[in-house]
Amino acid sequence: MPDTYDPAPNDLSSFWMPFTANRQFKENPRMLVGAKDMHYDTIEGHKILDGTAGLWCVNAGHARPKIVKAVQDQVAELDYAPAFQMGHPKAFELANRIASIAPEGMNHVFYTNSGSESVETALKTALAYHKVRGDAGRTRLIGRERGYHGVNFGGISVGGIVANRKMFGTLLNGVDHLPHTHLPEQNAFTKGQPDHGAHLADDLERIAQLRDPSTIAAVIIEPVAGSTGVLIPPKGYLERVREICDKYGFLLIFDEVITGFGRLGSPFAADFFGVKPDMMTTAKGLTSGVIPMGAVIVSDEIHDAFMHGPEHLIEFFHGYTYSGNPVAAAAGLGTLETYADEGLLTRAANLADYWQEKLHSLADHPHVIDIRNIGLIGAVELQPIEGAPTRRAFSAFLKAFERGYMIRTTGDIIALSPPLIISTEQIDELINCLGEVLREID
Ligand code: PXG
Repeated sequence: MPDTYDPAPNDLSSFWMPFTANRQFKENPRMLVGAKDMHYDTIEGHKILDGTAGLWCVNAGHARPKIVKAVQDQVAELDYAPAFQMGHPKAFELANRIASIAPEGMNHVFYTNSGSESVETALKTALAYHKVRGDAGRTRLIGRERGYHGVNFGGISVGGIVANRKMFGTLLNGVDHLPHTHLPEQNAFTKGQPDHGAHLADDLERIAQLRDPSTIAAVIIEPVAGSTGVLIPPKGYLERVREICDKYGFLLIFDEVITGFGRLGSPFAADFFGVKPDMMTTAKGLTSGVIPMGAVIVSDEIHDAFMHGPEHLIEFFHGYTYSGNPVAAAAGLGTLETYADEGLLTRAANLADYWQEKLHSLADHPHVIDIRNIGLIGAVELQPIEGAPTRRAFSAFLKAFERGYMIRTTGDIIALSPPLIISTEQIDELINCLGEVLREID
């Protein structure tokens, strides 16, 4: 640093923070300076139990030794290698390792740097796939109301969260949306998958007929919608979507950015629900949040469709400077090894019943209008304060943080998704804290 550099640690003005109430935060900052296993350390020296795995990403827990060492060693050995027309061993090793835990027949991996980029990559792959097969009329994309597929233009076009779309112009052409599956009148307080709502998949038939099925390239959905407040697929719904896609030749993309890498108790939601998509978008848990990295996992059929034409030509005009970055790849390998060593990709299956019972013990607490859960995901939906939506849940977030617990809120929904290493005692602690907070807030 030059001598004149003034670190100005208390000046928060330059950083325009993402998805944050900047002015409110900077008045009253919550600053994290350390983390280990299940806990964060605040700048004031308090320990915070991580009830959300950061932002649904720190599946292995914080500062896990194999991941730390892999990153430290890699940055010293090979920090960067060009991603185009050049390779380094760990990117290939990691791709093979991802393919080995992916559903059968999904053996190809395209690297990105985030969930948003994985979504863009999958949508572009779908369009290009149909084109290379000579089916170029398939250009339409179908998403879902309340869907979250990141924040880039393709993702917000197929996404269905109004606040993420409404400021940004005309978005992509040729997109339709399925209805969301949230039916609180019929499904409130369901444990696991709700009974009602499989019929909502039939809207895909309606859209197919409206648009002509031969114009539709792909359907993208989150198997479990996270960001919008944990919407769990009704029994039979995903199966029905798959059936209709097969009937008309639509590709099915599962956005597994939050469900991938063990969140439900299986490597992917595709395994959990027994429904195989054609592509899966991933990020987050791939490196346990340590280094930004995403991956689109693609079926052999899609990949192979591109491998024609003169061999010296680039098959797919797409990629990022940091696709398969060496340090990210090392972090990915360290993460997958940690998952394997500790059985973390299936650990949520063992904890799910305990988690469910504890979470639903909050049913009779003040303000609670619904509780939903699956795998190691939970949501507690609160009655909004009249005229002040989001305020009640946000004050629960602040109160929980004061008590040393990190929870996440979206609207008036509290979402929980702890690291997969959480103990049953820590589940008790987290739910007890939430219970006290619910009794305390207005
Ligand atoms: N798809 C899905 C299903 C996601 O949940 C993205 C794509 C985008 O990923 P990136 O890496 O570009 O942010 C996501 C991200 C929350 C929360 O609290 C969820 C996400 C991100 C931040 C907060 O629900 N999901």
